[in-house]
Amino acid sequence: MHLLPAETQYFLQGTPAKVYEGSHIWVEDPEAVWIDGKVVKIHGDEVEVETSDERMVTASISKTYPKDEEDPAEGFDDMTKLLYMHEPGVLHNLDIRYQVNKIYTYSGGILIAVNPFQRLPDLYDVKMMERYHRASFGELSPHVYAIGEAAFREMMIEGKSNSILVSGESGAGKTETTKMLMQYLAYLGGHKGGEGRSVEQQVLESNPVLEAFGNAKTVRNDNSSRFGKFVELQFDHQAKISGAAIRTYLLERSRVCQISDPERNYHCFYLLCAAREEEIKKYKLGHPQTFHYLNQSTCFALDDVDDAHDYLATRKAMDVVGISQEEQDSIFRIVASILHLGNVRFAKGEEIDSSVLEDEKSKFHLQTAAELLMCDSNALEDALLKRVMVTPEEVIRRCLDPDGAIVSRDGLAKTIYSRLFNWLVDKINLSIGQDPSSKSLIGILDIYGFESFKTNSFEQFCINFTNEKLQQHFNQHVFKMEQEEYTKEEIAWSYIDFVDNQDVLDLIEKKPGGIIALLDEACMFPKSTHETFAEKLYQTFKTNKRFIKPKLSRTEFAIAHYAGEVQYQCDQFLDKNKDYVVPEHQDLLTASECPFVVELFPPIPEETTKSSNKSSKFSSIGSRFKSQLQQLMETLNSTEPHYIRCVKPNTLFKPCIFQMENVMQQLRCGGVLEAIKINLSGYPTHKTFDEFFQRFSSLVPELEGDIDTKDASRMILEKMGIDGAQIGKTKIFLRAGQLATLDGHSALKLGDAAKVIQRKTKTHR
Ligand code: AOV
Ligand code: MG
Repeated sequence: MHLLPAETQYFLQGTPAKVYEGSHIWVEDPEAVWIDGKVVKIHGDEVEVETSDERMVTASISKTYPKDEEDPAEGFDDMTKLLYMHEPGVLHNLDIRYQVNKIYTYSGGILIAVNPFQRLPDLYDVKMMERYHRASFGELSPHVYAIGEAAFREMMIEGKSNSILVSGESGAGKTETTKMLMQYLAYLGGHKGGEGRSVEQQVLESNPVLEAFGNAKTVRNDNSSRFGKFVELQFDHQAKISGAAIRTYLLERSRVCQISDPERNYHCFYLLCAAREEEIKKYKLGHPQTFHYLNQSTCFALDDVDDAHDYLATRKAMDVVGISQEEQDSIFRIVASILHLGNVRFAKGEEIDSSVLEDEKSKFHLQTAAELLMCDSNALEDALLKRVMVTPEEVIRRCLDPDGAIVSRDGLAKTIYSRLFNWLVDKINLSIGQDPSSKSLIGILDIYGFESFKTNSFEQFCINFTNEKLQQHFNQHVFKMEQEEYTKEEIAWSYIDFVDNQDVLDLIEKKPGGIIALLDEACMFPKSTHETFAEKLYQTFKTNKRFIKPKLSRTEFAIAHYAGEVQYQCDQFLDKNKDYVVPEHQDLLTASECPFVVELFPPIPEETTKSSNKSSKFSSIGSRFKSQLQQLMETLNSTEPHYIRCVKPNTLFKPCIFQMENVMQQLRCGGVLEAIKINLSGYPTHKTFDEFFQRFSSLVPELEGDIDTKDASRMILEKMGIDGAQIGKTKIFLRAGQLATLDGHSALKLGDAAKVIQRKTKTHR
């Protein structure tokens, strides 16, 4: 049995500290979470401690942890270098590094990135990129570029697709990190001195465009992504970017019509309201305060953001990604039409349950919206106020009451906006172009972080479902796969338990019987209400440990997610799950005189309308999202993953403040601590003997003729003095940092990859 280092065993088993008088330890503290101090006296199971802020406290020995005596001013750049691996040690290390602006720390192969909430000088310039490009992993300070470099090398040397998964809670820095990764990869795979609109430039400029239409201020983040994104960069055989594909996931539609104070709607609305005078006139716009879709919140401007400047920047970025001036005009015309639509108000009509436009103002906005959408204003009014029912006998016109008319109006606005967003994504993909011959890919995933607000609806449910999926991928990769691999390869290994979240995923997505399946059922059954749906959930999951029925509510439910409990309000689940365009809206927009609007709402082939019965008309957003996620997971599973865990150091969005408790919660939720454990005690690098030998054969030039790669690999380890690595049945297992050491020894750089002499080898499978 391979014995783990003493300190690791100590950590894994959670044995209390061996304390003696004068020893340095960590004790729990109600305010600081953990505070360090010196043991003054020991009384049985308790110790008296003088804390570093000069207080005397008594603590139970079982709740103390030993503190590293060595405490470098800048902390350790890799958690695996800590002598004592435990929660207070890890937190303290991140804290002291954060205080000196060292925001990146490795934990074995995982990068932890703590949001600096300020631009750090020189950290992301071309010089920095150059440095990381030449360095092997671990040689320089931890950096997001080092992860980009590792993925790039892995792809070039081993010909495998790679992916970089950026995770963390809302506002932790995922999107910024993703952009830096894209910049680095564009630097590596760019066409130096190429034409003005190279593939990589288009990829980079897709960011501001998508952010203008898909990001908004929330209480957690002034620039919160309200959609998920997976960018796949394709490289040709010369390691140049030759194409890209952007996949997006579930834009939050409800935001278009409904925002809470002090949040904002999508940036594009405010950008347009800050456009040049002539555009404001053309679109009959005014201050954001004058529009219902924007004035439900009192926040209109963002600190440090100039909407007028960003409007022009967005249009420039649109030029680069290949959106023509004409298309841009149509896009913003439609954005303006949505604002006007939102200002159309309704009053009760003369007939029972009917409604009319409330006043002259409403008529003006309806008229303007119709002009901008280039459709008939009477037809627009009818589409908002009336429904047509076709029965075998006759055609019945039914009026909507004012509440119904509001739902109709908002539904129209949301549908138009989400089609517009999808059009942008398709257009960007089309103009960047795909390289079907590319076999080398790097995928970057930036998906909405775990969310738990005061009120949580269908969107949060989907977002948190995504996070559960990714957490499982992380768990599986870091934990399960490692352990299974060690067992398969018959190498000695002590087991570590970790929390598997399969039970939460079953609760959500199991077919039949999971929440999504029950929701679809409810949507197809005409008499369902949110109450009957909630009741069905209570009945079905009565004994499910992950499902909680709140005592005082009959329309809410809670899920015990890996990152904490979240309470969801059911009232809009059914509506939000229905992906359904009202036929009257569809007909209205298909008849528009604006070709762009018609492109968003192409005529539906007649067979589809005729043959459709009620149930086939229903298309479920939840189920579609589930299968999109499934596809994403399959893509990710076929790649070599790299993880970046973003951490939000405080809830104040301010630099230099490190809130211990907050960070600890994020580390616990993200499985970071467990991952550190496994990295420390396990073998983060596995290579088949063949792969290993291919990579390092230059280190044993003396070997000739028929070579057994297993023996050769062992020789390489011995010759280079690599201790503690293990040799399995078909693979070699290296401890953290050993691959980098070997890389350092080897002259094998990217350019030399091709020069490796292909020797006749005996393979192990
Ligand atoms: P998120 O993507 O993780 O949240 P962002 O990437 O948008 O979070 O980061 C939030 C804000 O933090 C940014 O707007 C920057 O002001 C700041 N920030 C993050 N990383 C850095 C960095 N490396 N350097 C400087 N400032 C940074 V969400 O999309 O809400 O889940 O849905
Ligand atoms: Mg984001």
